[in-house]
Amino acid sequence: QMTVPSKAAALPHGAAIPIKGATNFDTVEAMAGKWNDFSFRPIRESQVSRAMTRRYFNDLDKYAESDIVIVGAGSCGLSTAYTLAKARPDLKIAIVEAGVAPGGGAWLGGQLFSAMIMRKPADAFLREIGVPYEDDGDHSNFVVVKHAALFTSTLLSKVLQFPNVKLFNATAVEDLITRPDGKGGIRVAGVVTNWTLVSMHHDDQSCMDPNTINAPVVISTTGHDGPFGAFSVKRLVSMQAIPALGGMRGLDMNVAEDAIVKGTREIVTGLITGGMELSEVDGANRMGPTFAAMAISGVHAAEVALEVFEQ
Ligand code: AHZ
Repeated sequence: QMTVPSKAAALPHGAAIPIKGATNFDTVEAMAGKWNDFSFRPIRESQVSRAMTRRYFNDLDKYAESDIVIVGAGSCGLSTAYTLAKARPDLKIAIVEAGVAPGGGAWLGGQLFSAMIMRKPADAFLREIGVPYEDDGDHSNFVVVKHAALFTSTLLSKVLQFPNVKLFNATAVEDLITRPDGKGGIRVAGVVTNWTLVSMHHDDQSCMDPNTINAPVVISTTGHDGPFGAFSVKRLVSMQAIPALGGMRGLDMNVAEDAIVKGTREIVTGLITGGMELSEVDGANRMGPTFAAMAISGVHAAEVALEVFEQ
């Protein structure tokens, strides 16, 4: 006996299945009191699967050759992405973030407190992205965002709206792509990636080779040392591209924030480092719960990257 495929199954992929009995509302307000009449448009599961997977695999194809890869979507990486994407809509920018949730350590202000402290003049970055803050006036040395999540969610939403940015979250950078630099050293030419959950199981599963993204500029902002932190600079040491890490020093807000912003630079050709990852290279102090240096190091990292494209 022949199975007759259902009408929906026979439809070409992506085509909407006939809309029968679906209610139409132009606004949310118009739904009020109409719940007995309410129904969603019918859907076939494969439409959902294809709508997601086709886009993701197109993105993997498109961003396999990127102009810039940003490793880590914490406060520094996101500030870098925002500044770059705004300045150069023509550049393809891939952000690779190991966590499912982008934002790094910037969802809370410090300990488990809500408010985020930004030392002046980083209030300029808050005005740039449209985050409101409390300011005690000209005599004060910092401003306060009422919740760190307001900063991070606003920055994230701006970054994700740029058409030239793709965030690959739940994806870890496992290694760096390198080339000989012609002077006996190496230059960084891209990143090696894997699903983070796969990266975490190399010890107990075999045959889980990675994927790659080629890019002339990689900006690493993976934070200070930790399970995933300081990834790129630790790898540079193990491949003998830099001699040793300085190791992040104790907390000194005054010294730390200036040092991170000033020290943001290309540490090996093709690899720019910003944010707290830099403290591991330079032996710089940590600043703890102040985020001004992360935002402004991002602005500086973007400027260093743009110089490469303006040459
Ligand atoms: O998941 C990490 C986080 O979101 C991500 N990351 C780390 N290694 C990665 C890898 N591949 C992909 N191999 C990776 N992603 O990088 C992000 C780093 O964010 P962060 O907030 O930790 O770093 P940041 O430099 O932007 O901000 C640090 C802010 C400070 S200062 C400080 C202190 O002084 O104690 N603590 C923090 C969190």
